[in-house]
Amino acid sequence: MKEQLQALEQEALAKVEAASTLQELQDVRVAYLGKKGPITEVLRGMGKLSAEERPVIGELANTVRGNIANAIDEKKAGIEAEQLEKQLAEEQIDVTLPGRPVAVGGPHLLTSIVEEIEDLFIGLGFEIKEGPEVETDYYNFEALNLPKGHPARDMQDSFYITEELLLRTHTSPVQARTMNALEDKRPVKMICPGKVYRRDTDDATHSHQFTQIEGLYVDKNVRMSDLKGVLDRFAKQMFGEDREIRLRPSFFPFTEPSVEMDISCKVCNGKGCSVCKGTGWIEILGAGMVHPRVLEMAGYDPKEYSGFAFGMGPERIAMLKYGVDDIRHFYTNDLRFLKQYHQA
Ligand code: FA5
Repeated sequence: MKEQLQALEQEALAKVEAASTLQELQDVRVAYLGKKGPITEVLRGMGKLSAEERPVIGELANTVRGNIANAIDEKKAGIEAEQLEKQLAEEQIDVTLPGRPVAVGGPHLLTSIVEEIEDLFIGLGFEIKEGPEVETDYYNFEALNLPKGHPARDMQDSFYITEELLLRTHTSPVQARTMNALEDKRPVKMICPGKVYRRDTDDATHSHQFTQIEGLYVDKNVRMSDLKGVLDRFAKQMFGEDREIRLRPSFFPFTEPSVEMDISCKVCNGKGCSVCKGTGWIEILGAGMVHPRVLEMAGYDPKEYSGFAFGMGPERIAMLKYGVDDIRHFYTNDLRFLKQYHQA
């Protein structure tokens, strides 16, 4: 039995030595030290031994067991150290290499231009208001002197949701909403940027969804010359002192008199191109003196108060300012286009 144990020890130690993975080592442990292993088998047969032999063989069996277990632990530590070494070598990081730059986003050109216009008007004493994009027929049309069946409603083909609800066709309803909400009917000086929707056919200067910025100034003694002064300041600050502006008589049911303001086309320098449709001018806003009916419907006395209003298209303004030749560039989100306008 002594020889048998010694032979088992030699055999197990040789297998431990030969093992090269943790799994192989575990297999050796199970095979030699497990409950069904040969050493346990030997110990089970000890009952047949004499009383003198029993402690000797018992001690030897424990020593053999201990030797095999120690050899396995040592080998295990060796394999683990080797694996760690290998892993560290593979995952080595060179901290002196230059880092990979992280792509940083920036505001969309349209966002930037709206913020620029907001800053400009805040500087002129206007505050910023907001209104809903899903609007009632009342605020989109009726409160602006466009009763049902009024032919001017055709000027803005609309996306209706129900008979009484539609996607707003302009930001002008915010004029009526702002004046209505003021119980003390105090003076108003506000601008309202926002999205608007029309059943327009998309082309270089028209989009079915676009942005407008509404402006409204109501106070005692507001005159057409105040409107001209503000628009002139706006145009010069936005486009430079040398850009030409023209005001053309126009018609809006909610202003009287009404005008449209054009700016000379920067894309072609007034020679005529697809952006200005060959005219050398681009229309950027509609404006006028608030119609007395509109003031009255909002609870303001037109004998006491007067006002001016305007509604501009920031896409067209950005096109003019940056020489963008197609309004659709704002919505197709081609990064090559957008990145050109990121300010660092
Ligand atoms: C209006 O929408 C009036 N509510 C403006 C107004 C406000 C007049 C207050 C008087 C007082 P108009 O339909 O002309 O007006 O549009 C105003 C501006 O929006 C235009 O000058 C143009 O810059 C822009 N715009 C109009 N239609 C489109 C479109 N389909 N795509 C892009 N921009 C457009």
